[in-house]
Amino acid sequence: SPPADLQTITLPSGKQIQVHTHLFINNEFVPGTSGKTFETINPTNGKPIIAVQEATEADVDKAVAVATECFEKVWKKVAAAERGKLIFKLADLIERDAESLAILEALDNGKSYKIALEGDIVDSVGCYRYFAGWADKIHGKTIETTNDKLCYTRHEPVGVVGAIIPWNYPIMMSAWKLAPALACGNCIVLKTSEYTPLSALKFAELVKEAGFPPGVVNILSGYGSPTGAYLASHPGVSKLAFTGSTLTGRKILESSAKSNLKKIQLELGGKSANIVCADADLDEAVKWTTAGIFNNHGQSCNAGSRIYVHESLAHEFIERFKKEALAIKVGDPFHEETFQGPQISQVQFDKILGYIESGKKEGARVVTGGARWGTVGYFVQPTVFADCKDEMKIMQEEIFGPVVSIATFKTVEEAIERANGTSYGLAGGVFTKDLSTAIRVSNELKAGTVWVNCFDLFDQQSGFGKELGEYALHEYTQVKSVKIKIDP
Ligand code: TXE
Repeated sequence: SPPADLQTITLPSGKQIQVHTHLFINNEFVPGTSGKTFETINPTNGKPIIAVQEATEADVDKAVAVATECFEKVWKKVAAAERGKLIFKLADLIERDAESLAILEALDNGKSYKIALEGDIVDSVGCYRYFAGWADKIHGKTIETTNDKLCYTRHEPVGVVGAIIPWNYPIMMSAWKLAPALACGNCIVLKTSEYTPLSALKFAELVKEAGFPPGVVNILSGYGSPTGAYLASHPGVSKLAFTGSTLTGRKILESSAKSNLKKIQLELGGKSANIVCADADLDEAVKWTTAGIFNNHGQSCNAGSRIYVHESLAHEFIERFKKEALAIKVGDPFHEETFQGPQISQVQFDKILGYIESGKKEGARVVTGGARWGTVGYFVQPTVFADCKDEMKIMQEEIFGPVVSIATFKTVEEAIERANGTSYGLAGGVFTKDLSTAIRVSNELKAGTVWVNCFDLFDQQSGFGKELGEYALHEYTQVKSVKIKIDP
């Protein structure tokens, strides 16, 4: 028989906590059908934390079936205001258990416990509350036609939503997808990343406690292939929301085309550029651009990994940037002062070090860093490259680590053109005191989000791209138009 769902693990501090290790289907923790398990690894030391049950195709079928039945028989009939109340309750419970969730994030992902507690979890709570408020404010329109017709639209839930998330912000990425999906009245099958299954299983416990009907939220631990791929091609899933690599995004689009043409939402990679103009406030520019790359160890889709700085300030900017990079506290995620923990995995660690080597080979100047940090775990030194040329790999490809590439420019037009010169278009930033320059650059940058004199700053109201804010509601609803002929 499979090991029990709840297992006790000992933290580096000696403190013990309990973790769920089973799949969450129909509000129950159940073992996987195949009997397979996989180990989740502590990136601080490369050692296994615990084995969790692995979902395979049969479990996806099971989860989609209960979600479908729940949607048709129960969830569809729950009043919108009631849905909102449940989501508010869920937010309260996440807030109550913030410490346990942050511990699991730090353990499984390697991010700083303090940042997880004060950042990831707080923002996730905010996201649930924001969308809880929307639940009973989603409505269609009445459309004027002629006197003998009544025409109106309904914004209906799509049904069963599949969500596939990465490992860089496990709780927050699930919040960004689940909160709007639930507010719009959908049922969900979420597949977490094989690198970070633990916090979502704790979250699952809270879903049940909040009182969601069984089947509304289902959470599966498993690999991209077969589990994620099978979910993406499942005919019972009406929409799939994905965050991850561009390569996987392509596969997901393809499986939609080959299966039921489900609606697909993709948040993929980035190579976001910050443009620091000659008139920028240097203190502010350094503050935001360093945070822009080094937050979350560079593992953010919108990381400001390229910087174009005006040649007149380049020397001073790079000196100050170096000072900031050197001051970053790298180390144990549970240490109060740690800002940067390890990268998520051996694969990512090797990939980042490979990019660092390529930067050196292609002639970029290492200002600071440029190697692994310590001798154990997947730590990388905060690394700053200067004298970068646009064609270098470190200027073109997503590194997804604490590595920034700095280049200089002469005119703002040139900076815009070069900033737009990669295949990515996720985010960007501009630093200037001139309002017209700020607006011009924001308009011209090919990016979903542009920050002016700041970076990576977002709140639930204004949203980030299409994933948050009111725009997200369109992603999780479908518009039905109803036309009624009125008898004279
Ligand atoms: O991503 P994957 P990986 C980028 C970043 C990183 C690179 C690789 O550059 O270095 O991608 O990371 C699931 N069908 N980003 O390998 O594989 C997988 O199980 C369906 C940017 O971790 O795309 C996981 O749940 N699902 C990014 C999720 O996809 C599949 C965040 C992401 O994993 C699948 C992460 C398949 N065929 C990485 N294959 C961001 N935008 O924030 C994998 N998965």
